[in-house]
Amino acid sequence: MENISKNFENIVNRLKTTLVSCLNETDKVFIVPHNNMDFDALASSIAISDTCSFYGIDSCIVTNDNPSDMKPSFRELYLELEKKYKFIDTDEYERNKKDNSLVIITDSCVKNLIPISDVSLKKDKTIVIDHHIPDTKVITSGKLFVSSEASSASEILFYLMKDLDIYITTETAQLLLAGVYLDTNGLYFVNNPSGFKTIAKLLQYGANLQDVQNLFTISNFEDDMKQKELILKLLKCTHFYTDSNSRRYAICFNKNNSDTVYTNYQLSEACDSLLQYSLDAAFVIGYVDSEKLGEDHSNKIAIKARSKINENQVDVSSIMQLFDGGGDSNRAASTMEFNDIIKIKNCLKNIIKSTNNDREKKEYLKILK
Ligand SMILES: [Mn+2]
Repeated sequence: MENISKNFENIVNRLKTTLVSCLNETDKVFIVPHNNMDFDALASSIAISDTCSFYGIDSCIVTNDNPSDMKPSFRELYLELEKKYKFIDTDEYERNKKDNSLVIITDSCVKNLIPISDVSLKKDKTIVIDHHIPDTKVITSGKLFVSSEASSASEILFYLMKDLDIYITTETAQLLLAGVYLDTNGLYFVNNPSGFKTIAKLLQYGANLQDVQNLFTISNFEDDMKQKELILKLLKCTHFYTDSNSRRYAICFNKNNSDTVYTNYQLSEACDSLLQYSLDAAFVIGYVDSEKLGEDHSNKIAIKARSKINENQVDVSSIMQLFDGGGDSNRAASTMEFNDIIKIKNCLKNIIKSTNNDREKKEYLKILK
């Protein structure tokens, strides 16, 4: 692995040894991407599934994600992959798991963002592959392979497969490139030669950058206009705040129609677009319900958080952890069972204003209990 850092290489090597020996001791692998799968979670899951097939081991991907809640181009790809790969929900996982089953979690290393809840019970049968920095909710497994130097879980999987001499199909190379593309914000955050070398290698394996970019183009004009209008109405409710370090924050929730139910995608889009303005961090809060969109919501509130990468960066992951969420320092989220969006907004506002005072922060959080 001539082009990646020593640390990253060590992790891939250790993962390789552990994975091969674990695969020798099992006849069934459950692959678990994080909730609300994205291209990286999906691509790395498919690559793990290919790896299992190479060793003749049966595998399936465990997710409770509902295709109707997915972004159209992602849904199309997912439905296509469903024909070739086995996807099951957590109920089926519960029915089918055995003592010697192996669980491989990908693109997340924390308990609260994955659909299964029994990971701590089977520490030695759980492998975790991720590129996010672990927090307090990290999964307790001795088989934790986390490299924050990797751009994505897809990049880790690419080197793993390459090193194991596993044939990488054009389709899988394409998916892995989509994973890298998403997690580097359209290659925008690729800032070192090794990142570009990974992309070059994926292209050599048959991936096509234009096709990947096409995955991110929008197919349905009317639907997109509707989404944009909804998002614009939400964005117009944004308020700005400044903390004691003169960092500027935006907090946004629909104060005119606070009961409006959004998809996770709409809230994330709104939050991403706020980062275009001159501010350091943005938070978007809204009710979410994947099943009955627009109807009576089940008191579930999501917060999406983003921050700009600069020397005075706001660590939005640590803020989301206070709300039982998590993520990266510049991209994080939380979902809570709660029915008072204004309370959450006030609590968040107070927390960001009390930058360095942990005791004060805990005090503010009490209103949510
Ligand atoms: Mn990822």
